[in-house]
Amino acid sequence: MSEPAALRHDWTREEVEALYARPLNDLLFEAQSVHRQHFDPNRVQISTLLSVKTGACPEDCAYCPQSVHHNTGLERERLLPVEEVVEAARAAKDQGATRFCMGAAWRNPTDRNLERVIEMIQAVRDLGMETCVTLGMLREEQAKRLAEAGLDYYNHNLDSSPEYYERVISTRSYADRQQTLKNVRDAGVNVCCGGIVGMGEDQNDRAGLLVELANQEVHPGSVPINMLVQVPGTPLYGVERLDPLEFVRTIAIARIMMPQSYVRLSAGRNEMSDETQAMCFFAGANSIFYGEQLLTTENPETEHDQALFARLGIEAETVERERADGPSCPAATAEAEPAS
Ligand code: SAM
Ligand code: DTB
Ligand code: SF4
Repeated sequence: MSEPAALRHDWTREEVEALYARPLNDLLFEAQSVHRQHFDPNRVQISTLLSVKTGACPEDCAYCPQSVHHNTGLERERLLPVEEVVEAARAAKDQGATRFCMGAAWRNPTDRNLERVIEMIQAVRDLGMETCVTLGMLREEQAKRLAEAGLDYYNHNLDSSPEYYERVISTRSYADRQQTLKNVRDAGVNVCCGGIVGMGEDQNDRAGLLVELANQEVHPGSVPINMLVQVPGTPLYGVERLDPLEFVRTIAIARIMMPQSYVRLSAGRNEMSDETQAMCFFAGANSIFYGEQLLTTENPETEHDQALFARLGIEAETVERERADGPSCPAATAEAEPAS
């Protein structure tokens, strides 16, 4: 695939550490300048999440309240009926969300469960919303099946640097994750791939995560940057909290490294001040999860987010603009083919 010279896939950790070391004003100025070359700086894409299958996950991700290995008191729920999912998607659309993301606490979907999720995808598409699912590891033919069904995005995160990842998850390897991402990409579904910070990793790990994200064959269409939501009962509960300005730096560097991707200010907004979020938007974040719940934890109230957008003069991206132009600026071309 030919691509503009500005898109790089050969970042080194040293270069990224040098970005982290820059004075904050210089870093933010560069990130905002890059952002303006590719996007309308006052538009943010909004996605709403729904957990369609909750809890009792066999994986041991140390951050996750849904793992069967941790005692978080979460009540498990079976796969939701399609009607319930459509109702939630319609409500999200009425609130202004353009993308509906469905998450399942699985290591991987069975073929039977995949067909049930496909019914959900088709019903949500019929509402005129973009669809995203996150179901764990996918085989090649499962990714193709999702592509045929018209899925827009598949979310699968790398979570951290390869070394720190080993300390956080033992039941699934980094290579497994890269393989799922390849299967999704090869099937022609847009990739949504990011990670979590604030898990006790150091700056070199954050740089390592960003290098792995940007050096993929194609930059992910969406890059969710999550701040760890600390849930009692998970092994990472009580870990030292990350300086919010370090979070802002991470967003700015993601923007510089992946100039045409939607960088999503993801989990952790409920514990963030409005001012920190405003700095994240200035640093180049142009997508959020919107709606009062993430998967199992809280997100800010919709009224609060609406008021914040109004205070900042930010408008929500519409699905028509996204589909027509890729990134908000018509001059820009998305690296990943926008899904039809
Ligand atoms: N089970 C599937 C998987 O892991 O691929 C999909 C759902 S899983 C909950 C999706 C992502 O949510 C994880 O990869 C992780 O990045 C993020 N996540 C989970 N728990 C989190 C937490 N406590 N704080 C921040 N992000 C979290
Ligand atoms: C992503 O990167 N963050 C979202 C979404 N992809 C699926 C999930 C955040 C989950 C936060 C913890 C919870 O609510 O269970
Ligand atoms: Fe399971 Fe996903 Fe949670 Fe890991 S992050 S325990 S795979 S639901």
